[in-house]
Amino acid sequence: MVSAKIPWMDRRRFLWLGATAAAASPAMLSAVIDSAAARRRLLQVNGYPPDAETPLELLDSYITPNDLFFVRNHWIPTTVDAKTWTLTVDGEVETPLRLSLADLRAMPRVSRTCVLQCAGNGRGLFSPPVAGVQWKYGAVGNARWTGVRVKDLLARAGVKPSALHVHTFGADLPPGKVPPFHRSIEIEKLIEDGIVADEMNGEPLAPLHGAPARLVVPGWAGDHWMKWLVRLSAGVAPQSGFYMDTAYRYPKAPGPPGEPVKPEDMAPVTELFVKSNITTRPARAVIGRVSEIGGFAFSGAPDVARVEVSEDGGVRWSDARLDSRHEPFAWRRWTYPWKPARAGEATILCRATDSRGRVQPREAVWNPSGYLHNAWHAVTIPVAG
Ligand SMILES: Nc1nc2c(c(=O)[nH]1)N[C@H]1C(S)=C(S)[C@@H](COP(=O)(O)O)O[C@H]1N2
Ligand SMILES: [Mo]
Repeated sequence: MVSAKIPWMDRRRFLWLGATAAAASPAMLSAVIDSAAARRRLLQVNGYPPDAETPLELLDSYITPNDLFFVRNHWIPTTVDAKTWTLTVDGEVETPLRLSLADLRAMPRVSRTCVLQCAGNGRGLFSPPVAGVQWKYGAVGNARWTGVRVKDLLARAGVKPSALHVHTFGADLPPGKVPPFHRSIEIEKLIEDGIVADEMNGEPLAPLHGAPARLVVPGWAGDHWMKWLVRLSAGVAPQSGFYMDTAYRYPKAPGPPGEPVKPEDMAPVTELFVKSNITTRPARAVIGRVSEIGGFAFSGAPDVARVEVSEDGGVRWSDARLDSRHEPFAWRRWTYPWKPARAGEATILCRATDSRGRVQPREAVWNPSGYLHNAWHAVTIPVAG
C-alpha cells in the first residue's frame, strides 16, 4: 500500500485509498496506485524524526500544494488540541496575553505568499559529505500563509522598548535529555514580516505543519518558523540553548571544505541565499526543436531580478523569462525555450540574481552543518540528431 511508505501521510488520501480498496478489485486498486496518485508523493529522507521532501519535478507550480509540501521535524511531531490551545505573549510587555484560537482569529488577518525552505535543503549535495538529514532539492515550497501579524500581537501586549528579541516556543517535546527546540528572532524582523499563521493555502494548517498555528518568517530559513507555536516571549537578549548557540550557525567567512569551524567564527543562519532550480525539462530533446526548461528562483531578498541559463558550463548565459506572479519573498517561476544545436548530451545550468544584486554561485560555501546549499543546478538531457 502506498501509505506504508509514509505512515503519517495525509489522512484524506489515506481514506481515499481505503474507500477505493473497498469498492474496487485488487487489480483495479493496483492500477490506481500505479497511476498519478501514487507518483504524487513525498520522498521520505528520514524515519525518526519523520522528514520528507518533495520530488523536484513536482515543485512545478507557483503554489506548492499542501499534500506535497515537505515536512521537517526534530522529533516525533505533536498533535495539539485546538480547543484547549492557547498562545501566550509575555516577557518585556506591559500586558501579557493569553489567546485562544478564537481570540487569535478575531484579530485583523493578513495573507502572504512566500517560500519556506529548510536551512539543510541540499545538505546531501555537499562534498565532502556532512552529517544530518541528507536533503537533496525538495525541502522547500512556496505557500500562501494566513494569520495575524506578530506586530499586532506585540502591540496588543504593549511591547516595551527594551525588547530586542522574541523567544519562540512550540508544543513538541524532545525525547529524554535532548535539549528543547527553543529559539529566538530579532524583534525588528518579526515586526516587519512575522505572521502567526493558522491557514496554509486556504486550508486550516495541518498537524504536521504545526496546527493550530505556526510562525511564518518570510525570507528566513525554516528553523525560525516555529510550529505548534504556544508562546512568544519578548526579551532583551537572544534565547540561549543548543538550538541557538550550537545548531543553525554558519561560518562568517568561507573556509577550506571539510575543516571544522570555531564557534566564534560562526553566526546564526537567518536569510535564505539566492537560489534557482530546474523543475521542468524534457526527458530527451531533438536538434533544432524547442523544448521548455523551467523552474523556480528565490532569495532572502524580497525579489528575484533575473534567471539565466547556460548550455556551455557557465561561459555564456541567456536570460530566462520570469513569470509575472511575484510577491516579496515568494519564489518566481521561470521558463526558457531551449533549442539544442548539437546532438549528444546537453548540460543545462541555471542561476538566479536577486533584487539586491546577489548572484547564485557556481559552488555553495561548504560548512560543517551543510546549510543553505545554493550551487548552480545542472541537468543533463540527451539530444537526438
Ligand atoms: N516546534 C517545532 N517547530 C519547527 C520544527 C520542529 O522540529 N519543531 N522544525 C523547524 C524546521 S528545521 C523547519 S525546516 C520547519 C519545517 O516546516 P514544515 O514541516 O511545515 O515544512 O519547521 C520548523 N519549525
Ligand atoms: Mo529545517
